[in-house]
Amino acid sequence: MEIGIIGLPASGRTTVFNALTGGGSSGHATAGTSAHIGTAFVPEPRLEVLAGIFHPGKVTYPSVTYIDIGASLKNIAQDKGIGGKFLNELSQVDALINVVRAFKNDAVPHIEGSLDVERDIANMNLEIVFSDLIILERRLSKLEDSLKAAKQAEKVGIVREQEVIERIKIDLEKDIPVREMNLADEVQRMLSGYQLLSAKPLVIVINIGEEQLPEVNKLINEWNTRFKGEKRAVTAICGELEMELTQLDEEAAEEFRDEYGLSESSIDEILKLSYDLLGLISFFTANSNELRAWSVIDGTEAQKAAGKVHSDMEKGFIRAEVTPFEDLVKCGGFSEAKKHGVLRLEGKTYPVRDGDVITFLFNV
Ligand SMILES: Nc1nc2c(ncn2[C@@H]2O[C@H](COP(=O)(O)OP(=O)(O)O)[C@@H](O)[C@H]2O)c(=O)[nH]1
Ligand SMILES: [Mg+2]
Repeated sequence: MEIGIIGLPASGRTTVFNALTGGGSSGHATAGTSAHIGTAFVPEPRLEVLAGIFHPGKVTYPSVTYIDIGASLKNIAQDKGIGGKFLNELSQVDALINVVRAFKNDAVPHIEGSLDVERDIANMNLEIVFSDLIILERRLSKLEDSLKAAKQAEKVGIVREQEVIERIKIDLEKDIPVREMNLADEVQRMLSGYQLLSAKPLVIVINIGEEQLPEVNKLINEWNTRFKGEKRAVTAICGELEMELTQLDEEAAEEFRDEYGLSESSIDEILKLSYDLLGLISFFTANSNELRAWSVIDGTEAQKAAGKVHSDMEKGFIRAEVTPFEDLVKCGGFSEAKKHGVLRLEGKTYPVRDGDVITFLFNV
């Protein structure tokens, strides 16, 4: 999974990026501007339980790639050079995080001169919608060209696509993001190729100051009431503090959390929200070499899920041996699970469920 981090300048995008990735950027610089790219592992406590059963040589957690573009969306959308490259990168992510500033810091003034979470959320929505309009304009002018050269049979499809884009544009011009448009499946399929930013699930991460921590839960509730929406989740993080915590060892960080009354890491919360918005679940593969969790969209068919593990497994798929996590833990292993009839054989189209431990049988 890839998540793009956007936000107004000095909202704390890079700080939040560092908090999310433990500062581990493999940053690449592109003439003048630089994007940060880093990975984080998704917490999956069930892996620890399964490790107690399988004693694998290696345990592999799912990972997430974060990209901190570090440039204004508006600028990169208009610019076809370097900006085009960034926009391209951003359009490939699965979800977006919008970092919104709520912390006070006189040394680093807010670009608007004042703090206003609602205004900043609306402004970022404008930038996202604006960049989608530019993408659609470019697509329209390409379609116009291809219409001239098209054979009669091709024209119908092109005209249909033009109509769809024109309709989407009307709503975008009213600042409505695609994710809120309630589009028919056919339209969604057509649009998916453009990878529009306003169609992507959005996690609004409000970056608070340390002095706001005592009331963080109240703030999160209030902001959820105001800003949560269709494929849009809201949470708060003290970016600077969380970034510092990643520099401490686990025990010290835990002590620190207790002191501040921070129960769950807000970093884990951001991941959880992203997973939920994308409808992702975990399934597991287990043998003595490696125990591993995989993320797929809920309901992905077994053959497709096998392709996550290895393309040969998808191509040569025969069947899947499936044991739900809870049953496997109760039985203590595959052979006991088989005896108790909780290890099932499933075919190509079986919709994988959260917690399934799967052995794919295949031949190449
Ligand atoms: N006081 C305070 N300062 C912060 C916080 N988060 C970021 N900053 C500061 O705000 C400035 C801009 O942060 P940065 O992450 O570089 O913002 P970006 O431009 O969005 O990438 C830096 O000086 C940070 O140290 C915070 O939670 N509290
Ligand atoms: Mg930055």
